[in-house]
Amino acid sequence: MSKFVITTFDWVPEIPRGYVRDIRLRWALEEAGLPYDVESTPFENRKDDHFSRQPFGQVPWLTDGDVTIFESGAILLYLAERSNVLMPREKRGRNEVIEWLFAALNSVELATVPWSIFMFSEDNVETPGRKNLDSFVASRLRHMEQVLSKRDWLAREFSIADIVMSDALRLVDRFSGLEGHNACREYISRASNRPAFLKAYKDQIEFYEAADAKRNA
Ligand SMILES: N[C@@H](CCC(=O)N[C@@H](CS)C(=O)NCC(=O)O)C(=O)O
Repeated sequence: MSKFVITTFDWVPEIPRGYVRDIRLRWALEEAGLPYDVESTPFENRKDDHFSRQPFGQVPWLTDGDVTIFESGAILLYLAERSNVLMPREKRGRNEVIEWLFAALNSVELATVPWSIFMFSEDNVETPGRKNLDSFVASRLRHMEQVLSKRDWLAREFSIADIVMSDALRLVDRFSGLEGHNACREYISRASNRPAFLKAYKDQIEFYEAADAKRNA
């Protein structure tokens, strides 16, 4: 079996460190105990080669021999097919994971990513559109709070759906958007105290510290 390769940016500013989406891949591979390397692509001056692998000029993408795959959700599904610990094999468990994976990407992040862009930009102007976005996020969080107050993980056991959902909620929490949502916060705490997450997080932070050192040398 060839070694998986994660490609991420060679450098990013301080703000997204610990949240760059290669963390989802690192985390899944650590959970699965699958060996991998991390390579980098320029953050500045993105070239055609980058766009040929990730058409939006983003990261991450995964290489597995002659296969390259982009979109963190698609990559996690790809990895889950190659491990027994990221998604159950039986039909019902598998379906539960897939529906929650899409819910994280398409029902929760659909609201929380635009909201976090406002928060990153420190734009708090109360336009009608912003008020709509805030109530969209609040509604999604209210429903997640109800779900997570009744279970530890989205499907029966920890899975790739939890990697994406907890990562999406972690970003909201970073901007204090989870006040009053104790079940969501406890869920993030459960997920982010897993040894695989702690390793992935530490490795990403160190990767960018090394990039700073190289830049400043
Ligand atoms: N839907 C993509 C989003 C990837 C994404 O947002 N990547 C960020 C890094 S965390 C990025 O490349 N940002 C730079 C840009 O958008 O130009 C995925 O989940 O893989």
